[in-house]
Amino acid sequence: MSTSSETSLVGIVMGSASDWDVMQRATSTLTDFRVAYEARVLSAHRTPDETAEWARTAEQRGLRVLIAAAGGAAHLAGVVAAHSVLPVLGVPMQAWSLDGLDSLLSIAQMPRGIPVATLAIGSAGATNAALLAIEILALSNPGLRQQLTEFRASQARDILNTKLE
Ligand code: RP5
Repeated sequence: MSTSSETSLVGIVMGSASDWDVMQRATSTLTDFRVAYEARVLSAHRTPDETAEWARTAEQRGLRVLIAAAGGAAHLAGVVAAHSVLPVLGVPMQAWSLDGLDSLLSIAQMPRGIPVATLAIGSAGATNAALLAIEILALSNPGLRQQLTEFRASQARDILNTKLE
């Protein structure tokens, strides 16, 4: 799936369709910032060849940042990072046990030389992965940088205007 016919700049991959509910936080954030993305389900373990192919061809498809979400023995982000020099942001999913700590450690504990930037477990991580991808793109896109500045200001206003009953 993709937001529009524009060239996608962010590639999102997740280990299972069961991750999609959470990862829609990432796609809705990218949509809010009008950043085109592609999103797919691919598994480091269940579809290893297709995962490697997706990562190897990401840059030539025009992608600039990759987001990988998985749960359990969450090797997807690491495998994607092994096959691409694009920045890879990993989102740990809360899967069937250990409240997502298994996923967090699987994504964060990469060996020296192949980095994955690891976000928080679950929906906060999904939103922040998209925001971090936008921040990376904003390094060379003043319009996006302006949108980020406005987003931060609006977020601060919402908190400061909160009325408690
Ligand atoms: C991981 O295992 C997926 O990323 C998902 O978080 C978890 C459970 O997958 P399903 O059994 O629901 O397909 O590979």
